[in-house]
Amino acid sequence: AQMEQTFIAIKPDGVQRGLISEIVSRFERKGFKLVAIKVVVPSKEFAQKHYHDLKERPFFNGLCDFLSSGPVIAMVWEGEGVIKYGRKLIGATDPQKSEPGTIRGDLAVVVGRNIIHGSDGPETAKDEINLWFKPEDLHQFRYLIKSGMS
Ligand code: YYY
Ligand code: MG
Repeated sequence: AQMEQTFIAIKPDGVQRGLISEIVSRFERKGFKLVAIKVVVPSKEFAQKHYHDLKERPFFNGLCDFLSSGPVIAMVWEGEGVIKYGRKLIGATDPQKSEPGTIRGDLAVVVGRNIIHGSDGPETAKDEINLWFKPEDLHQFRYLIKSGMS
């Protein structure tokens, strides 16, 4: 069976603030494996597809404008439990409620600029990976040095 994968994106505010390496580092040090990564400026239409579940919410338009406002780092991370634990590393949606030690808790202040996206379950992970990446973009490899990472 395919090892569990999740879609993680550093939003334009995280990129602008120079937080790419900080965020990648937290997933990498935990022991998850980066199997795809690219820099992309999503169109507004693409952002609307990505956030389609939220289209009835009052913040939908501003959210899609924001996601399409500049470069995003789109990634696929792999590992046992990565979907749920990735959300744990990210912290609560509202940075005011995210625990210290989480990405949003440590690095963000307001919900409209919460710097990172992570899939919220197995179905959305699959849909979001398919939306952002082609199957051949996902690389299969093993770490050659023993470190507990597979
Ligand atoms: O998955 P997550 O990003 O933690 O939250 P969602 O409920 O899926 O909302 C997506 C995105 O929308 C959130 O990261 C910020 C924005 N948003 C907002 O601007 N205002 C809200 N009250 C709720 C969410
Ligand atoms: Mg969400």
